[in-house]
Amino acid sequence: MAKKRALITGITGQDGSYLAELLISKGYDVYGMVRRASVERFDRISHIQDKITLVQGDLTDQSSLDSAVQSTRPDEVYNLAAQSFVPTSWNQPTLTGEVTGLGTTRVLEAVRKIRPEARFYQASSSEMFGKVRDVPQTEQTPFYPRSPYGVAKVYGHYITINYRESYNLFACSGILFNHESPRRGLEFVTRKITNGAAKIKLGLTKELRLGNLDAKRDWGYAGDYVEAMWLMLQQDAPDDFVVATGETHTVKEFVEAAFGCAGLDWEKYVVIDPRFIRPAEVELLIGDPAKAKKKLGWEPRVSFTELVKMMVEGDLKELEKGA
Ligand code: NAP
Ligand code: F7E
Repeated sequence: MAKKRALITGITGQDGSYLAELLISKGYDVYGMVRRASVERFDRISHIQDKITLVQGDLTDQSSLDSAVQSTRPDEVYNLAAQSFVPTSWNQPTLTGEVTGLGTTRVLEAVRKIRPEARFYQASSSEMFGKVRDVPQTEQTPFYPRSPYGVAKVYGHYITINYRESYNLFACSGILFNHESPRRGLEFVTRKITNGAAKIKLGLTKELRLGNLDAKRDWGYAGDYVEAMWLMLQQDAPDDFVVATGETHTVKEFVEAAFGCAGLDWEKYVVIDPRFIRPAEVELLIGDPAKAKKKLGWEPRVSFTELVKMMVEGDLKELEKGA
């Protein structure tokens, strides 16, 4: 049987790298879309670069997306590319709308015109729930986004459903709650905390400046979450799923756990800095993954405590190597 072909936009990101590993292990031909930069940053995929094929493209450029789909002829398309950092979405709201919102339509258009038989995955987000209407949040919970990023993701979510209903595309949307790993970008709060705690432990810095410690998030492990993406595209019919752990923790709890792993008392080092407080906050996220469990047979494997430990140990190792 011919090998299945998958095209991943955002392959250089956290999720792209884990998804590429998963698809390689399943025997896929994996194609990754990368955008041009003056210096290439392929750190997350350097260990698998000889097992994947990279094609150039940008979510703001329709013809490059058409070419990417044309040249790779994918059976599955995973649209993971986005301007994904919430604070940047206030500084660059129209860019965020272009990439994270309209970019989804451009990828869908390329699929519709060139490869309508391909199955499509959209990286939707729990940020769409924003000022939450239900606790916990499910596939039925109404959206109330609280950032330009959240608004753009709501657009991406509904355009995916619309292309499914208008053109009969096999298009799925995964509403993923926060998921982290040692490959998480350094600006996101979990990695900022584990990296900060590791630096303090090694005497490389003296303090860690953070914003709102009371926000609550449902944090899972990225390696578990990319399995749910793949499972969605293996079903008989396209559908949308919440992917979450069903547990919530405050940022403060994450800080306590991470500094605890490094053998430090966090209260001696953490400084609240108003620069990291957001214009509008998402106070509480907790997802109900019952539908994913029932229909996909998906369950998270890595616990909150294991995740924090994995990330602190990862940062300590990386910093010790670099020292
Ligand atoms: P990430 O690490 O920030 O990766 C984003 C990826 O998008 C990178 O590969 C980036 O490429 C690419 N990209 C950005 N702008 C682009 C453009 N104009 N054209 C083409 N590629 C572009 O994000 P992630 O954490 O892996 O998340 C993956 C997806 O899931 C994103 O859509 C995110 O919004 C969504 N999501 C994430 C979470 C989470 O907790 N991680 C939860 C729900 C949904 P460069 O390397 O060139 O910058
Ligand atoms: O913030 C608080 C901050 O930036 C989490 C993205 O992957 O998940 C992510 O979005 C919380 C917020 O993630 C700092 O106010 C406190 O309440 O790690 P974050 P996020 O905004 O939840 C969703 C699901 C996505 O889809 C997004 O793409 O932590 N917080 N102090 C801080 N946050 C940051 N970044 N930095 C701080 O110093």
